[in-house]
Amino acid sequence: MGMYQKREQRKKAKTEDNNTENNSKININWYPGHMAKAKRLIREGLDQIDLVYEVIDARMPKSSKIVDLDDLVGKKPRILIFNKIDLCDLKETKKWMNYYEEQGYVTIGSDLTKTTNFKALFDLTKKVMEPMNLIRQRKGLKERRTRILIVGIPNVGKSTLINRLTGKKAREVGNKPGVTKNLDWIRINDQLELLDSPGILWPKLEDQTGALNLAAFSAIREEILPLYDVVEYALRSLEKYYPEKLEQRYGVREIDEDIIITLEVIGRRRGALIKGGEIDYDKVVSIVINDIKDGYIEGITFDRFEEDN
Ligand SMILES: Nc1nc2c(ncn2[C@@H]2O[C@H](COP(=O)(O)OP(=O)(O)OP(=O)(O)O)[C@@H](O)[C@H]2O)c(=O)[nH]1
Ligand SMILES: [Mg+2]
Repeated sequence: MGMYQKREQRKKAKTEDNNTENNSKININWYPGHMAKAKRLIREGLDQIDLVYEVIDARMPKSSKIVDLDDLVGKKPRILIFNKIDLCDLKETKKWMNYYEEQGYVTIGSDLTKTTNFKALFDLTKKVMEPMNLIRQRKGLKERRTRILIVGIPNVGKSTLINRLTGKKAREVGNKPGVTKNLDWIRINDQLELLDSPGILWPKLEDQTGALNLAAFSAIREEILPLYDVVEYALRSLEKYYPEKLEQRYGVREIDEDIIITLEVIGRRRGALIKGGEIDYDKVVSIVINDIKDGYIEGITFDRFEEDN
């Protein structure tokens, strides 16, 4: 096959996958019915809730934070849990923890692949609940179980947290967004009761970088994503922030201006070939997506403060 034909084939591979008209802009609109329903149920059940565990993905402390959660849960005491801390770049993520602390949040990091001891989280929960418990005491009311709502965007590990806390498989989990579809109370111990909720995303994902981060870290259903654009974004972000990881994983030092050329290099290296030795570009794209999803590229945080960019 000549150079010209090859180039046409690559172009075709790229445009076929692209749902958007403009390649540089992704347009994600994913808001399944269960999310709208979850928001409504949370709003209705708010009276029963004492405290909120807001779970975010430590690799994207800005993009994975639900916009306007305050509107939904009001002034309920809250703990911001930076989950999947095992996969993040601690140096960058700590900056975000400090940033949120300065804004008055109580934060804690969590790695649910290893943690079995939740003393730190329980202690923090007790501390945050203290003012409310004091009020109850003064009113002469009995101590009662703290009722906690777990909220967050899809796939951050809300159900996994509940399973770790109960020590059993109380909730279904899965490495894809949208696993939990209902709200359910689960008793943790004599002190705590948890309400698991489905992942919620706000309907409009106008912030492009934010949307791409959510896509790259599997918070949005893959089937509706322009995967070539997501992979291009992920590879360019690796090149920009973690070139040594890019080279280690893919043997590539620079991403070509034409992403297809780089996908070809990665495809050869990883054996993503079709008959006749041609590159299977779709396969390359799915390899990169899965590498990130399955945590093969550790130590990365894509959200940055503007001045660090
Ligand atoms: N590396 C790592 N993976 C985690 C951690 N916590 C959860 N996971 C994985 O993340 C994936 C999603 O977990 P779930 O608990 O189903 O997430 P969820 O927030 O309940 O997702 P939805 O119900 O879809 O909103 C699963 O594959 C978990 O094993 C963590 O701390 N570190
Ligand atoms: Mg879930």
